[in-house]
Amino acid sequence: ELDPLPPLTPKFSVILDQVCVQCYQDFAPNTVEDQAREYIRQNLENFIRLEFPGTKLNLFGSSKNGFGFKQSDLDICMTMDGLETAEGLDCIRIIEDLAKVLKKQSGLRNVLPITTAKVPIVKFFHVRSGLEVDISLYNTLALHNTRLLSSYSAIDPRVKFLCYTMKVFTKMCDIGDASRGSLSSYAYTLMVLYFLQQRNPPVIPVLQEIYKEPKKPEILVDGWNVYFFDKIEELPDVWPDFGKNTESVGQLWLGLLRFYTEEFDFKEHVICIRRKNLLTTFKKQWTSKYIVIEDPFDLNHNLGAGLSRKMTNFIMKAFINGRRVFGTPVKIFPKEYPSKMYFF
Ligand code: 3AT
Ligand code: MG
Repeated sequence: ELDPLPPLTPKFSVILDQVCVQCYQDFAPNTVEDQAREYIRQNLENFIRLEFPGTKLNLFGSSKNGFGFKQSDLDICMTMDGLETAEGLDCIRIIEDLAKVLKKQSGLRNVLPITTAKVPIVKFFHVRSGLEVDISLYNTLALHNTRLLSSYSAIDPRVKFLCYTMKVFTKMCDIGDASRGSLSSYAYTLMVLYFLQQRNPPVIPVLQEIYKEPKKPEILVDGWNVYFFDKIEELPDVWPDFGKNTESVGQLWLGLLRFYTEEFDFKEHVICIRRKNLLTTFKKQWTSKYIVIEDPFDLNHNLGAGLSRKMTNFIMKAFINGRRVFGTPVKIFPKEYPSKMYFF
């Protein structure tokens, strides 16, 4: 029932390239802003250690995965020296105590422990930077999925451009806030990576399926294998498709919108970046949801599990609308940059 799209003209293809690159340039933090995040982490760690010696704070999420926005929240994972896992810890109690300590710090506002969520956190506002901070405990898998995303972002500049464009698009369409019932940035990034793996020829490999040993190495964290090939500079030697895809980033962006509106069979298949072969919703027994996204490490975790029917429709409509807007060549006059840059 989708309207057919007219052919992509060379001129419009260049405009799409510019839109994608612009999303990255406008929203990515600069070096100073990146350093500020590290500086805040260090200061918080020093302050918390006064009360809880041996505490370590690690940045994860978009501060470290290569897809951060200037205004992205600061995701921090807290661990204790000499303690490998949170097993036996009273996490709720620790989060509550941590909140009490942080309330004494004058540079922080709205310190709030959230202990009812799946992952208990302390949330607060860091006044000087204007950033929102979340501290969680032993969120170890998240540290590994952050590293995985960061490795993918280092393979090809088009990965970065597309993931930023996707994030801008989902924020603008109001479909990118998991706390309000839609999908997280993380979920949309997995959708972009899956598309780039399934493209013919692929833009990126499946890092979890590349290894030099006779068997895939096993590195278990919380019972899941977090191994992936992380020597990105060696990819030309181990990945036969390296460098084969030469599409422009704009072509890929439209390709992605078309993929998720015209080609990908949501009923049949799972968005799954850990293997190249298609995975069926039937095999996972995840047939009650329309958008199914498997976490690359925690294979029991479907990132689309929390979507209502209504939200699912809203998201699919945003993609259908995006396909039409970005797939219909229009003339844009140079003086209309950059306000027309995003087509909104
Ligand atoms: P933003 O720039 O903050 O929007 P982000 O990648 O930091 O992008 P979040 O702050 O929502 O995204 O999440 C922080 C990290 O927590 C990202 C990922 O490592 C982990 N994470 C987020 N949502 C999920 C999820 N549903 N399942 C597993 N891990 C998740
Ligand atoms: Mg974040």
